[in-house]
Amino acid sequence: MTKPKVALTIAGLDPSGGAGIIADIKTFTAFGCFATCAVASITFQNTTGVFGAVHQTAETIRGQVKPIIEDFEIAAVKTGMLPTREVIEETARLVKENRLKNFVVDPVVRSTSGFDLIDDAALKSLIEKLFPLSEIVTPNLPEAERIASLKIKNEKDIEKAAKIMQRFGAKNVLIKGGHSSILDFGFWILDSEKDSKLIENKEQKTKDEGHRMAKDYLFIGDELHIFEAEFIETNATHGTGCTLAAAIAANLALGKSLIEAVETAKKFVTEAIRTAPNLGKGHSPINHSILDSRF
Ligand code: PXL
Repeated sequence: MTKPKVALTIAGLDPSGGAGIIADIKTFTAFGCFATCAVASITFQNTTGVFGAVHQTAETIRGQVKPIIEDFEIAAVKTGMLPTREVIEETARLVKENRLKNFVVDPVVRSTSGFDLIDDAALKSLIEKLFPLSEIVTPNLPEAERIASLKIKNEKDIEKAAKIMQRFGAKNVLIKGGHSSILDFGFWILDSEKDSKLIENKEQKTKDEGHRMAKDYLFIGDELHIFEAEFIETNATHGTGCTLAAAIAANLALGKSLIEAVETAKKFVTEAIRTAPNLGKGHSPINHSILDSRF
C-alpha cells in the first residue's frame, strides 16, 4: 500500500459530529488522506444550536500540533473555528516556522444556528496573520461581508469583497454563494448584472425551483472561475462550510490544482447534502461517506 497523504485540521470540536473537526476528519478520510487534528475549542452543541464553548490556549495548540508535524510530513493544513487571538497567532507561528503548505483557511465566524464562534479581535488577527500564509480562504457570504465590511448585493460586490481580501494578503479567495441566510441570492445572480431587473423578477423566480443554483466564486489572482451546482432545498446544511474547505485541503494534499480541488470539493458537498442522513431536530449533518462504496 502506498503511503497516504497526511492532512491536518486545526478547528473546533463539534461533538455532535456534523461540523468542525469531526466533519474534517471524515472528509479527509473519504478522499483517502490520513487525518490528523488539533482541537482549538470544545463546543457544546447539536443540530439545533451551539450552547457554549471552552477554548484552547497557545500552549495546548502547540502541544497538539508539534508532535504531529515532527513525526509526519504534512501535505495540507485546514483551519476552521479558531476562537481567540492567542490561538490564531500560535497557529500562524506554527504554519510559518514549519513552512506548512497547502494551507486552507476557512474563516469561521458564526454557526449556522447564529452563535458567534469568534470575537472581533480574533477576526482581525485571523485576517492579518493567517490570510497572508494561506493558499486559499473560503468565506461564505455573511463571512465575506463581515471581513470586507461590505454589504453584498450582487456579483460586483462579490468581486469587490474578494479584492479587499486579496489586499489583506489572501492569494486566492473562494466566496461561497449558496449560504442559506441569503436564500434568494442564488436567484438574483443568475440572470444578469442589472439589479433592478433582478429584483423585479425575484418573486416570480422564487416560485420557480428549477432556476435555483448554488454559485461559488473562485478568484485566483485576477482570474474568476464560477462553479455552479444545483441548489438543494433542505435544512441539512450543518457543517457544509467545514466539509468544503476540508475537501479542498484533501485534494490539494493529493496534488490537484486549486481549480480541480475546488471543483471536486463542490461536487462532494453537493452529493453529501443530497444524501444527508436527516439526523436530529435542527440542521441535519451531511453525508461524508459518499466516496467509500466498497463495503
Ligand atoms: O460551520 C461552522 C462551524 C465550524 N466549526 C465548529 C462549528 C461550526 C458551526 O457550528 O461548531 C466547531
